[in-house]
Amino acid sequence: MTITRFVLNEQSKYPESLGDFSILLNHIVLGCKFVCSAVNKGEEQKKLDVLSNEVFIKALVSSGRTCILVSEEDDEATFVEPSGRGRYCVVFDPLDGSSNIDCGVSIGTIFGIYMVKDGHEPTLNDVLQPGKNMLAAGYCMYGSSCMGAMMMVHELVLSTGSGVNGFSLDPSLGEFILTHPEIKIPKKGKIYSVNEGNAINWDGPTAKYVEKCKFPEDGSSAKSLRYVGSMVADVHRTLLYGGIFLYPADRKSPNGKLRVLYEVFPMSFLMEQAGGQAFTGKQRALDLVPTKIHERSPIFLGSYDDVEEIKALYNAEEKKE
Ligand code: P6P
Repeated sequence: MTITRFVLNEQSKYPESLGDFSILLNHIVLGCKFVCSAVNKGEEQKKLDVLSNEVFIKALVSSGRTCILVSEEDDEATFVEPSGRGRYCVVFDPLDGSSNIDCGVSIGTIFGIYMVKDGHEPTLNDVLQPGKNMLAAGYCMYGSSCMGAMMMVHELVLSTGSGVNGFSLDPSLGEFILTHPEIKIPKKGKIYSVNEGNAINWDGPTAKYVEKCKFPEDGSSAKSLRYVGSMVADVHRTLLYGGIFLYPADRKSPNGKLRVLYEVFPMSFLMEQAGGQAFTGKQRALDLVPTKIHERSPIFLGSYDDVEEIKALYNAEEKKE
């Protein structure tokens, strides 16, 4: 089952969308394949960042199904010319974690898809929608080759709103093949994933939660710490193995570091679709209504029970205030 056939099958569930959705998704997949090959040619980081962004903008515009594009690489949103416009808005980080390229750490493309709100001239309000309105979200993880290494396995994880499916790139076919159907995240995990280097600036609930991970009070064994520093890699491991990924607010960055539209929302969408959850410290992440396209938010996402624990600590803190 290639991703192209999978998307067409999914498409049959929305006959009214005239195949537009699968055409759009296949252009996103095309962009990912291009970046896979560029990453494997060992292009240097700056070029790869710019190249990946150009590839995705071109692929999305040429699909003829988009009207607004928001990229981590561009300060302003791209409004597609009326003649080549479609009904979808795509928000994406073309190469998240790219500073890790030179040391061979996995990096990735993260994307989310909205439908324009209703038949009118598209405006930024069409992308400043809560994450729960997304029609689809996903990421493509590239194993970056640092010394011209052999072809790395590239994984594409996608949800169109009815579960999460994982596809691996078969280099001989040049196709993504379904290898992880119906991914479900374990209800509870043994791993926590956070940059402990920021501990001095954490707020009370995060500090207390991490302390409980390391020194459990109920006699259970301590969690393991795994932190790659590339969101796609840390989220992919969390999705498959379970556990919790945290990028909290801290005194230096009161809204955390990760961007709402093209990091927090797509990964939160996938986590919920896989049976996990995602929390901002104040609310369900997908309920957040962004006011700016590059807005940031703290994020706690992963296994349902693990996120429930940190939610309880933040809710208790709120009651005290
Ligand atoms: P820190 C990469 O730069 C990134 O945007 C995400 O991929 C990653 O999760 C995070 O930043 C890492 O940030 O502050 O821990 O280095």
